[in-house]
Amino acid sequence: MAGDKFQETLYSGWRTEYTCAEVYFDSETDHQRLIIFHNPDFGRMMMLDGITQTTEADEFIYHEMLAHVPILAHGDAKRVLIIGGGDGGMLREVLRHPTVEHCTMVEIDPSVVELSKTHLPNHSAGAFEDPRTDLVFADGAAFVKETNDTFDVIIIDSTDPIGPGEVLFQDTFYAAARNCLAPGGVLVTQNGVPFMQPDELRNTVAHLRNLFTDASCYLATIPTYVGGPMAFGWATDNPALRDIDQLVLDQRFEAAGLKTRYYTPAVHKGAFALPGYVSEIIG
Ligand code: AG3
Repeated sequence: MAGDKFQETLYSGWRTEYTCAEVYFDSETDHQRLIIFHNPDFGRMMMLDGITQTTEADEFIYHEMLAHVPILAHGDAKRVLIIGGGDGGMLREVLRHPTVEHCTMVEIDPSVVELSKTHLPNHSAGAFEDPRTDLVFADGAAFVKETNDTFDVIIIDSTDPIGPGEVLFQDTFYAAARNCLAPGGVLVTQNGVPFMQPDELRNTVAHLRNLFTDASCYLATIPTYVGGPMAFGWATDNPALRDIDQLVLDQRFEAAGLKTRYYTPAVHKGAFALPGYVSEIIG
């Protein structure tokens, strides 16, 4: 109802409260409690199991940084896999790249896709109808274990490691994902806000280091993922991809013709510069 307030319950001792001008949907899906409502500061926003997933106002930061950094570092990504990402914002950003010929998106909860198409249409902006899109409703962990396809870039656009997203933070999942990465490919992950969730980042980077030649993280600040910058996990067997020359990134960015509001090649480079407390977490 208008006048309701929704609290984010992610952290044990900190509550973020959103006023709600209008509720578009509030119910249990087969997998989780899904709420889509309007907030005066952030526009339409979606929460899953009491955790803010995406808002119209700041989604561009998250989606641009998790899509364009690996794709432009790779330089010739033709086949991309998104695990999760039901709202369609990641798919939209991936498909902006003319090099991308095919994008498979594996989402566990069909309701997230359906309700996002209806109530957050600017997220996917038609991306589900793109002929390059292959939308699969399945458990991402089972998909990477079973598929024979390989991908140049894998993007894990997951929830936090609570509920349906938990398996996407386990070493067995990362190992199976590695098996469907093409040679020279890159895998990136949503890895939480390290100031508040240090163990999540520590564990992921430790798992990734066991599996890949190069594993680290990079950062971006997304206002509604409160508590400081968010970390994105980075894993590849080609260490050079973490340090692509700025001029090369400039050229690739130009060639892709991307219009971005957060991503720039300079921000891309800078995102890998880690504050001391984050370096300490990943060790
Ligand atoms: N999913 C990531 C939400 C993570 C929120 N976690 C947090 N604040 N620690 C975003 C889905 C967008 N496609």
